[in-house]
Amino acid sequence: MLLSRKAWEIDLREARKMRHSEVLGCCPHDCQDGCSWVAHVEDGKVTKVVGSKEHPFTRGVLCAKVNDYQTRTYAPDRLLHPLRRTGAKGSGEFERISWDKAIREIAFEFGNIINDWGSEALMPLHDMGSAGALQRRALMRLFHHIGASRLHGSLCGQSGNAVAAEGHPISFDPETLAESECILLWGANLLSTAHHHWHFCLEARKMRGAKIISIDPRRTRTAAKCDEHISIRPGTDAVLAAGMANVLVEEGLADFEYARSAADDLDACLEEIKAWTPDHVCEVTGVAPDDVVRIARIYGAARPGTLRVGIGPQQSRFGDVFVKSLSALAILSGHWRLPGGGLSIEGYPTFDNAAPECPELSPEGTRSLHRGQLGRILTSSDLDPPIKGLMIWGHNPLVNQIDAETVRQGLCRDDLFTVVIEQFMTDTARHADIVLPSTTQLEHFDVQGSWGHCYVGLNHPAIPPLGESKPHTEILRFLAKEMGLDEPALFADDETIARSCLPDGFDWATLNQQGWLFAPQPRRDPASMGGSLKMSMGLDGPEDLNVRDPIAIGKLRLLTVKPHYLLNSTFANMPRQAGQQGNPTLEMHPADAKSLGLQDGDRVLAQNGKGTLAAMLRVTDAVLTGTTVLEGKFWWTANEDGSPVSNRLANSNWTEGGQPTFNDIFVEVTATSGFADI
Ligand SMILES: Nc1nc2c(c(=O)[nH]1)N[C@H]1C(S)=C(S)[C@@H](COP(=O)(O)OP(=O)(O)OC[C@H]3O[C@@H](n4cnc5c(=O)[nH]c(N)nc54)[C@H](O)[C@@H]3O)O[C@H]1N2
Ligand SMILES: Nc1nc2c(c(=O)[nH]1)N[C@H]1C(S)=C(S)[C@@H](COP(=O)(O)OP(=O)(O)OC[C@H]3O[C@@H](n4cnc5c(=O)[nH]c(N)nc54)[C@H](O)[C@@H]3O)O[C@H]1N2
Ligand code: SF4
Ligand SMILES: [Mo]
Repeated sequence: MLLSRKAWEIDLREARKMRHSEVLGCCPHDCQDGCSWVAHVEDGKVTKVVGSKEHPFTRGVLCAKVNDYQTRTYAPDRLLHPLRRTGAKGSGEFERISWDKAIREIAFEFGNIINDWGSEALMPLHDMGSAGALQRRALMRLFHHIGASRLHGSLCGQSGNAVAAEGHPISFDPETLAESECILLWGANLLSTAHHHWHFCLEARKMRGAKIISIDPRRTRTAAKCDEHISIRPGTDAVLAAGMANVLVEEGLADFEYARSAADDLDACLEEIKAWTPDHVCEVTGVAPDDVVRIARIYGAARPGTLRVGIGPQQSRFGDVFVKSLSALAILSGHWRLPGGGLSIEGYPTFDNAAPECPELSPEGTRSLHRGQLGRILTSSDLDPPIKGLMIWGHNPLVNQIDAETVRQGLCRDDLFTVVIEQFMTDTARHADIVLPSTTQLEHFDVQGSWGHCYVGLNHPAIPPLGESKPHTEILRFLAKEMGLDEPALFADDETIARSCLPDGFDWATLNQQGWLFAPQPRRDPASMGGSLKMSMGLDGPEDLNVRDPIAIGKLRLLTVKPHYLLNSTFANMPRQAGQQGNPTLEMHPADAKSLGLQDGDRVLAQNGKGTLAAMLRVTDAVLTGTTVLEGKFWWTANEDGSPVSNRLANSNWTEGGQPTFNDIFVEVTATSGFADI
């Protein structure tokens, strides 16, 4: 039968509609913006992923890393089948095996390790490769149930966590940033690392005439858009905070009443800051005395003022001191009294991150290992029992853990059985005995609570898993069955696990249908702690501070900042993102380049006693003298001497609070023509 033109058009539209669907989901990556997205599916294939227009944070856009997420799912180098190692660890030689064989082998090896060494000889290890509650946490319930070593600590923001554990609030609803009259972006490069937060800074500028000031050793993309950029010597921030506090006190801008209601030891803190006159602050930090006074006045007079603080500056041995000093400054200023004022490092919805792990399954007294000390743990001669079995997911420790060479030695141990669950053959996966292929966010169900705003996000699968890849909850159930376990929690379905994160009465129906839901935590301010806080700036004395100047020891401090187009080492294998990020590049101030006889465009080696890093040189006055900056984390290359993995040059060190000190790397930089391809 022939259709009229109109009827034919309607028919085609209907047919297209059938082939086209839009699936609500969210970005799984380790990023404070926690975006919601819509996946467009045509004929069973995802053609694009776009930011949700309605989500108040996402506001219709993703970012330069993720706005073509489907290319990650369909990447030709995706791992799509289980693999078993056939060559030496790290050689990258594997054979394809079936899931049945892979799971049987893992169950067998884990069983033997438990018999021979005890359950604690097994170590699960995960990070935030996927922030989804199911992908990130659910497998832990199996390890807890069998009594494997537990995990604590973090590679990221651990100084903030440690200070928060002492009762200092470090978060509030970041949308209220729009109510601030002065935002100090303190070591936070929002336009690269959390660009959806920048919108609320602009709102504050528009509505409240807010001044936005970046305090950073580097003139970042963000600093260039701020009202001012204050360049500071890395690690010396506590001294600037003390100097600003001193100005607040001297000029009547301190809020003593508020500070006394929050902290027991205000007087000791006031004593501590006395020595920090603007001139003295300048000697240590490099910030001009006039600037110290001026920004203190702007911050002190604002109603309120906000310290929006990043993670980068926490990653040195002064990380804990850094957070402590900023908490003290925020309390002394009284800005916590008003919405949008105070100290903001993170932001959370009401969401129980631990629930999917079922920590209650872990036998009492089970030992706990620091997840950021993998090298030390795997190479220790006195860990009892030693780690004999390791399962890693959502983490690329060979690039991201401190002292990566020690991590490599640990992963190469012949008596270690390692399973890596991955989407790609990362450096870490190359060292596995068994590699299991993981689904991407377009292929599984998940739920997540942001660490940078107050929304919960839900992710529906847009397509079935590619190849033989599996979501982690399926791996959990499969392995539990093969190990002969009968604990019901190990066989819970995905929705039950997801719902366990949410408080009673949570509006699941709306979350399901909208893809996200606002679920703010009540605002907590320091005064609500009842005067019990210790408000120390954490300054020990000038002897210690003198060591902070790297020029004094004839080397440059290597700062490893977050790349604009990569997410840590994720996307480093994706041609589009890697191409835009470019070759590993060291930035250096013209004065340092001149004194080292180096020129823009040179091939250089950064070296210390531990290792060598190869890069191109960019000479720019955007970075402070005495520092050299590597933007990005790259995979190891075949040429190990030229590997651009900065953590090979980092000593095994952690702050007292447990933060790995990634930015305490000191290097000599020389020109070379001796490496072929970086
Ligand atoms: N594009 C992109 N976005 C990301 C990530 C990524 O890799 N790429 N990673 C995500 C993760 S895991 C995290 S933790 C966040 C981190 O987000 P940020 O903390 O914003 O990122 P960083 O680049 O680590 O550090 C921010 C700034 O701190 C500065 N800095 C370093 N040391 C000091 C210091 O001693 N004092 C001061 N004042 N400044 C200092 C650096 O120059 C840098 O510009 O970003 C997340 N978002
Ligand atoms: N020198 C230096 N070291 C650092 C930092 C620094 O700034 N400088 N930053 C530190 C910080 S802040 C952080 S947070 C850590 C980050 O360290 P990592 O968490 O190791 O970060 P990524 O490099 O993003 O690696 C995540 C891995 O998870 C995988 N992945 C993603 N989604 C999934 C999934 O659904 N399933 C599975 N199985 N795998 C998945 C990705 O493919 C990727 O290989 O690094 C820390 N290390
Ligand atoms: S990485 Fe961050 S900014 Fe980019 S899409 Fe994901 S949540 Fe949004
Ligand atoms: Mo991080």
